[in-house]
Amino acid sequence: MSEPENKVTRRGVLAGAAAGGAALAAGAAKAEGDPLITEVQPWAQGLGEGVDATPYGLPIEYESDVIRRNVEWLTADTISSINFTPIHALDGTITPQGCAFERHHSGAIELKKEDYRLMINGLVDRPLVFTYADLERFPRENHVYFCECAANTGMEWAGAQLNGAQFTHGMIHNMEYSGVSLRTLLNEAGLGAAGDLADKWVFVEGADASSNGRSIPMEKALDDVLVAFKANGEALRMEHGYPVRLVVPGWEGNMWVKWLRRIEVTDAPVESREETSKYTDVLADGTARKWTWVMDAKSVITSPSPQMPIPHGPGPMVITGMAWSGHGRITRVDVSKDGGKTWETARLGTQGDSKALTRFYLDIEWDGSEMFLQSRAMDETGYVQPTKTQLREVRGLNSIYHNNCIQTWWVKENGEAENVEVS
Ligand SMILES: Nc1nc2c(c(=O)[nH]1)N[C@H]1C(S)=C(S)[C@@H](COP(=O)(O)O)O[C@H]1N2
Ligand SMILES: [Mo]
Repeated sequence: MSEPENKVTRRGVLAGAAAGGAALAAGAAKAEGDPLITEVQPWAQGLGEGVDATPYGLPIEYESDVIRRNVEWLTADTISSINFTPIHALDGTITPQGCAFERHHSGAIELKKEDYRLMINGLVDRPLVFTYADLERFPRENHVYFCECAANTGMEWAGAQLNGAQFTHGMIHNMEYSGVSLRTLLNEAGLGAAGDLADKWVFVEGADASSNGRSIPMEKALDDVLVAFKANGEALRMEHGYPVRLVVPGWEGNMWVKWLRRIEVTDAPVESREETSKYTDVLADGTARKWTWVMDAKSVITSPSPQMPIPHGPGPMVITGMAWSGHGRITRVDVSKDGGKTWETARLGTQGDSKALTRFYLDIEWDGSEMFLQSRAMDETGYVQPTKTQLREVRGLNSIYHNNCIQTWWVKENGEAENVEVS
């Protein structure tokens, strides 16, 4: 095991606090001498805010650290950049839009519904242009899906680098989308002109300056792709593609075109920037893996983690995290406390939907000793999340994208955690 230098100086302080707390059962505070129990508190002595105070609510100020964050040195500016979902502080599976990671190539644009147009052209019987109001008249569907940028965990290929689940794994969000299936719209335009659909593609692009064009094989386009206008029940936020984005379940986030403006049926992939020089994986011999659309099964422990140290001493505690697979449902998640030597099967908090986040928990009696925490996801295809070593063996060290390896947190006796690698 490679153990980085322990820079922590709070060990003694926390250990002292832990000793005091250990005598209590979890959740059993004492009433005696606790003014919060024995005295009427200010919030019970007056009136609260009226219902007109907050027409649209934000989280209470005490949660102000649960926010998207970026890593300044990662990109040259904030326009073509990325920020990260505070996954360490969330629970359940749904990501609120207000803290869901953003990835823009030319900034988030403001596009009114009235100015919105979606064109379908190319090898179709009737090229069409839809307004936003037109889209609302087609039969609608609701589905929960994760969206993961292919670059998620990309900084970790060469070694443990970023100290926090938010930064190592936060290029992901999971929302309930409402919209129209792409199949419905393609059929409206008519695919007769396309002939044999087996070798056809759609090229999708956005209304922003980058356009972020991507080619999608027709088989996927007719399967589960959604033209979505609502997320978690409300309109898409500007930064997620208002008023309309593409949802490409299980496939890399780059294909989820925001501010969707055109869908062209083609007889070949376009080979755009985003699918050639970017979002491909250069292997050890210099050749590149291409068309790596599906995001393989992956998981991460969100708490404890570097931003979520254990705040108490030995005794009952909850280990939790999330798992997902672009191939379907998560069927099992195992957790190791000893860097992968032994494993316990975690409890799934939700029986995960296909291509959506699954929450897992392992409820343990912590003995106060250090742990090398890992989680390992399995999906319905039988695929098992690989170790970093296994992934490097097949993919080499040139890659940025598609790193779905097992993550290790070194949890120390004082409860603090650090991003490390075990071998
Ligand atoms: N039009 C457009 N669509 C886009 C992008 C973009 O820059 N412009 N970025 C892509 C990338 S790389 C990702 S990972 C996802 C991120 O979606 P989000 O910003 O809603 O998290 O959007 C994709 N769709
Ligand atoms: Mo991305």
